[in-house]
Amino acid sequence: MGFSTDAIHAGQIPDPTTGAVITPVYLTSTYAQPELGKNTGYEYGRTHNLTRQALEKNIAVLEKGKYGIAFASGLAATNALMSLVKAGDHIIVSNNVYGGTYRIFEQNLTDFGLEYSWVDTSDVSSIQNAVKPNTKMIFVETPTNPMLVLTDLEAVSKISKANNLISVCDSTFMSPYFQNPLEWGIDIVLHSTTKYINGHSDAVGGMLITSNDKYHERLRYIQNAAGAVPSPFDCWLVLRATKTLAVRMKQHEENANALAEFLEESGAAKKVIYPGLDAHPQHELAEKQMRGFGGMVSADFGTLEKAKKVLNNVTVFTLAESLGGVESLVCHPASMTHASVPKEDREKYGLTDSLVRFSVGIEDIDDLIEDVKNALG
Ligand code: P1T
Repeated sequence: MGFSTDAIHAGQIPDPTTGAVITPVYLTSTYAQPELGKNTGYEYGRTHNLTRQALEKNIAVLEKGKYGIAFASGLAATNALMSLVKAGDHIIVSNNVYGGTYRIFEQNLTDFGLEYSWVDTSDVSSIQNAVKPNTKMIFVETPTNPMLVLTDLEAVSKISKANNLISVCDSTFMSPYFQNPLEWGIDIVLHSTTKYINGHSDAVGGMLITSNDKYHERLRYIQNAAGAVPSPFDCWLVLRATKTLAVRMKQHEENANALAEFLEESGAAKKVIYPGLDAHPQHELAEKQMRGFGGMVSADFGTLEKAKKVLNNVTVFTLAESLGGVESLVCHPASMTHASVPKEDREKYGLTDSLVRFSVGIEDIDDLIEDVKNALG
């Protein structure tokens, strides 16, 4: 089936009791057991929930995977993922990832004996050179937040397979509509469903998708044993949202491309970063492994004063954390999403104090461009 057909139908059958076309919100913490030692396949809300199962199946199909495992947030999914490694293991990570991912890896999980190498994963030889005898996982975010740096997924998969490592891709910025890392041989895909997948800025969630039975078994066990599950209502919201993922992503991309071109051609910004621009150093790789360029644009305005002008004076864009919703947002990564990353590390990969991140929504593009123009005066 095509993407939109799957998005609308996968994992969802009319409710057997009433024929309700839309999967109900199963708001229950427990299930009646017919007699001691027998159950209906549903025992307890943390372990089983039909609304959650429908969402997991839906997103697994969209990501071309066998299994989806839902979590209460993107970071809860990241934390659960780390149950695949143990004290003494080494993990190679993209040097620019979401600040919260950096924080949990570097400031929490190192206390539990995990060792991380922060590598420029846009350079395949740097990944290869970082592999050590105790390396167990390569974790890449592509494109990265907020620098929009790409990693070659096919190359990561080859290095992982040759060295018996687990390969993981945080594909949040692309959503399953524009990128399917499993098709390039990646073992596990991670999404913050809070972003494009839900797309309406009204629910927080995360998802791991894999086709590997062994990883699935462990992650499913951890989902229940550690218990960071999303609420049935949040699952229902996200399930409703994936139905329009394709149309939303097309519009995000069209608008982002127009905003990036405006910023580039007008000279308003010192540097404009968008994978769809010919000037993006990995434009060719973007064309190879993605089916579109997404809705995120970053721009370096040269000085904090000029960046502030944009951040403080826009009126259609909203100054806020997060991304991927239908409404346009702006953010200052250095002091907001990536505040936990030391300044010297941030600046090494270009995340300066003058960088502004645009999450381009699906409003009328003329209004968005006019908004940025007016903010700049
Ligand atoms: O916020 P949460 O659902 O826990 O997702 C964490 C996360 C994981 N991966 C990427 C690429 C992300 O961008 C995020 C969350 N990011 C933001 C809140 C932000 O404003 O960038």
